[in-house]
Amino acid sequence: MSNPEIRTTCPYCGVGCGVIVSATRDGWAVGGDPDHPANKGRLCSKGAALIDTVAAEAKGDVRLTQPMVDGKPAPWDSAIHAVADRLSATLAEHGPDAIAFYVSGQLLTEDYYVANKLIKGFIGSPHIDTNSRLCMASTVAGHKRAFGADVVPGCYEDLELADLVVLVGSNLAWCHPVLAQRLRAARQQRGTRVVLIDPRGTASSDLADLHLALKPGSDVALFNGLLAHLEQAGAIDRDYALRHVQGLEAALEAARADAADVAETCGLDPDDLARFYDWFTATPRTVTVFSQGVNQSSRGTDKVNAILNVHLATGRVGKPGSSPFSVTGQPNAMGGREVGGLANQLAAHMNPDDPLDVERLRRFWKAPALKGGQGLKAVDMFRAIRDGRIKALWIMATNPAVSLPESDLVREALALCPTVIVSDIVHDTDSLRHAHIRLPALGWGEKDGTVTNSERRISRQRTFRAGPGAAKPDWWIMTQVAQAMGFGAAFPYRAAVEVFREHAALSDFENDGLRAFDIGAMARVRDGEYQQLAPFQWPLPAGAKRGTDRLYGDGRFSHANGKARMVAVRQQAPVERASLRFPLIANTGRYRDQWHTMTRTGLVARLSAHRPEPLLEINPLDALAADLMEGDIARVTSLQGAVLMRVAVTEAQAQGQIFLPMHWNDSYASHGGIGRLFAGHVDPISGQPESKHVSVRVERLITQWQALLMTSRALDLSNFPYWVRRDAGPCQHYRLAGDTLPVLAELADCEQLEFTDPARFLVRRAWLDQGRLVACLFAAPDLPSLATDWLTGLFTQPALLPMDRARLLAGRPPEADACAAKGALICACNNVGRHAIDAAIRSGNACSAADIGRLTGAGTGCGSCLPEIKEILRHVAPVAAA
Ligand SMILES: Nc1nc2c(c(=O)[nH]1)N[C@H]1C(S)=C(S)[C@@H](COP(=O)(O)OP(=O)(O)OC[C@H]3O[C@@H](n4cnc5c(=O)[nH]c(N)nc54)[C@H](O)[C@@H]3O)O[C@H]1N2
Ligand SMILES: Nc1nc2c(c(=O)[nH]1)N[C@H]1C(S)=C(S)[C@@H](COP(=O)(O)OP(=O)(O)OC[C@H]3O[C@@H](n4cnc5c(=O)[nH]c(N)nc54)[C@H](O)[C@@H]3O)O[C@H]1N2
Ligand code: SF4
Ligand SMILES: [Mo]
Repeated sequence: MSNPEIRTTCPYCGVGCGVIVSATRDGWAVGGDPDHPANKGRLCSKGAALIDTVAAEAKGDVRLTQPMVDGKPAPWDSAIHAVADRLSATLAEHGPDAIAFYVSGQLLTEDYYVANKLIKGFIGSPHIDTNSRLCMASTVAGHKRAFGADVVPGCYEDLELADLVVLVGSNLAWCHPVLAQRLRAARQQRGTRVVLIDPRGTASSDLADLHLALKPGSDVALFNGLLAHLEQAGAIDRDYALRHVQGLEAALEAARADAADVAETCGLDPDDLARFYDWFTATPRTVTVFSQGVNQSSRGTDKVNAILNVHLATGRVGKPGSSPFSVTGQPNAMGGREVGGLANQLAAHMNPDDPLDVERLRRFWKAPALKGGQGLKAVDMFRAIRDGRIKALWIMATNPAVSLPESDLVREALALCPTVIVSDIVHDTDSLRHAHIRLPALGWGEKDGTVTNSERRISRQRTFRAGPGAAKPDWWIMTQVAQAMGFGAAFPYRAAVEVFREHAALSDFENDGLRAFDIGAMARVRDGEYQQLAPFQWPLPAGAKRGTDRLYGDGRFSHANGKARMVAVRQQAPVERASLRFPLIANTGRYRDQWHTMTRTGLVARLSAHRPEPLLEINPLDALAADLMEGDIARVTSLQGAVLMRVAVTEAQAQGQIFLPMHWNDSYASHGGIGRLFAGHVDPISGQPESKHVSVRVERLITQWQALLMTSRALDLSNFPYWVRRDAGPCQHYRLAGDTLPVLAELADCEQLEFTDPARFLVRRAWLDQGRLVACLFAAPDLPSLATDWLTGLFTQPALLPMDRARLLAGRPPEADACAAKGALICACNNVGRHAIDAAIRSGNACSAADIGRLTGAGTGCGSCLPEIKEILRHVAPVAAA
């Protein structure tokens, strides 16, 4: 590569951090881009490990490198024709409505634009939806109701200018770690107050002055109570409301009706509630950050509007340090909203239900097939596939078999659908297993285009390495298919920049201030300028020199009359309730170092070390009632299905609620995919599923054994009752539970070492191939505690050293090495384990997180492990010198 340093954007969360990739002697190195306004040089553990992800992807058979048609490798031109022929045949036989695309906030804007244009404009089907339906749809709907357009009014700097930051249903410390770092720094500097509104304690509790552990799903009551309190306290900005807001009185009336018993509805201490209400009332510079605890709800849109209402009533919208702020999840969730990737959007913020917009877009695209009206939203789309109404589906950059609710139905739909096309970067996902045609896409660092982050900032993702095999950019694949279907004149693209120019021109087309999304200044961007493009915030209309950091600060909104709307909303409970059969409520979400369905982060040993196994987090009293102990395996059952997870007992969970991670899938666990637990309850306005609330029961899985199996060979454990796999680099780690030990036929040719202790029900075995360690198994009634890092290291020895061989079945190294065993990984940036931190505290030299940072390095990288370090400090005491 000629250019030694490439500026690009992180492909994980919606913070959209700028990354600098530089070539090193043995590969690449990444660092935060100090000039990127989103992160100013910072990165989190996932961003910092990007090169590990790239390296892990480059291993053996991880990537999809070749198009596959009906199970056989095919050159691109025949794969493209297979796709085009099958789509054209479906179109001819069943009409456009039998075709659907299901796409993703992880596509680049250019990819997304082409997908939307092809299906809506030329195939003529309205059925394109995206995984943003599971993510941002309620915010989109709430923004449109309140503001008249899907606009995030604020920007990241507001977190630093605010005096009060309210985090609602957001685990910022783990999910938007660089924003959490910025907030933490601001808090240290100027004493920003932080309130966390989340039913459970999280890593973000550490940032908060006040944690309101509200009852799940009671956010509307909480914010209605706040609105009524603002009225009573005389804190409504009547002047602002008169000039800029409609619907104040109706919203107040609804709020008053909920306010009477708000503490009861939310299950909160009235004093805590009063404290929050007083702080909010007294603090003009307030930013309310909200995320999936708000959106993923059957009342998600109302929750969003309840939040926007209190900001509109106080005139706190789009002003420095004073705004509501929806933080987006995926790297390009926002870009997808700009190109109209959702079934109820048209491109460039146009409205499918407005005949003028439909006609306008039809003219711009020269697309006679473009129909108006809305397509099917994700949950309904997969139901329509299952019912045979949709007969051809193209999935891009998402894994619906894992991430959608009612995932058994989704899998059935995929199995029944006559044509399933999947474009992905990896060769195996739960969704790809159902594909008739698999198309290899270029991934991060290989492809080229733009993404938009949570603060409307458009940044470039740039290429710094060649893709594997025949992989191609998503926009290219669709362009070829469009040409093969006979739509070539409208799809002449040869490079991403050509798509970008058209997208920018469309945003400007007959706009005249009608649509907030306008990047007309980019409509004629030259190839070289696009290459050099610096991050900018939209809107950037034709003629504008710089982007716009805040919107609506002047009180002029996007509704036709220029006024914002407060929406009268009332508290309503989530669809499912605790019952005798299903007494607990299961909540779900993310882990610090995993990304979604783990197709990329699951490959990186460093990232899977933090939480090697999915945990069922449960309050001690609920655990007692269900006869569960720490480390047990439990079955979680809902009306829809069941999963198995390891029990972690914690006070962070309120009684009556459990927490499950969303990440594990059928490639990593026997029963880890929590989509199976969920019914497809959706918000009536946004269609977003209620992914944070399902009633369940839990019970212990009684087995004779638990075991850790490490292996460098592929083994078939599919019949084992419980297994979870972790990719640990040189070998795979399986955590197992069952009544009989696995029979490992694949290892029959190996030398076997064995140690058993029948009195303690211990069985330990190792398998060697010409002296090289191939597998080892440690089984006992409970999961044994072992020096797993040391054992993993043994897999890299060409032949085991005699001293290691002697220690192997002991599961830990000789004494001298013992202290080197790290324990659970705490700091992923600097690779510091629990033992080093414990040792620092015990030595008496570390009394604070800062001391631990100085002594061990832990917590001095991205800082997202600081909450855990503080937790350890609370529990480990220094040992007095003898
Ligand atoms: N490490 C990591 N970071 C990520 C991702 C990832 O996979 N891994 N994914 C990215 C994506 S796409 C997204 S959308 C974001 C999501 O970012 P977040 O929304 O911050 O993450 P979640 O963990 O899904 O959910 C946030 C919190 O909502 C709470 N919650 C549940 N029910 C309620 C409720 O009724 N009311 C309230 N107030 N809170 C509730 C949960 O307890 C949880 O702590 O993260 C992004 N960042
Ligand atoms: N219960 C529950 N369910 C949830 C959630 C929850 O909190 N709880 N969260 C929801 C949310 S917010 C989200 S965003 C979804 C996420 O769910 P998904 O979108 O299903 O998750 P990912 O694992 O990110 O899937 C992305 C896929 O795209 C592939 N990929 C990566 N880059 C590219 C590329 O450039 N091109 C192509 N063609 N493919 C690529 C990856 O290998 C992977 O297979 O899950 C949702 N589901
Ligand atoms: S916060 Fe982390 S995951 Fe999100 S964009 Fe920045 S480096 Fe990437
Ligand atoms: Mo998301």
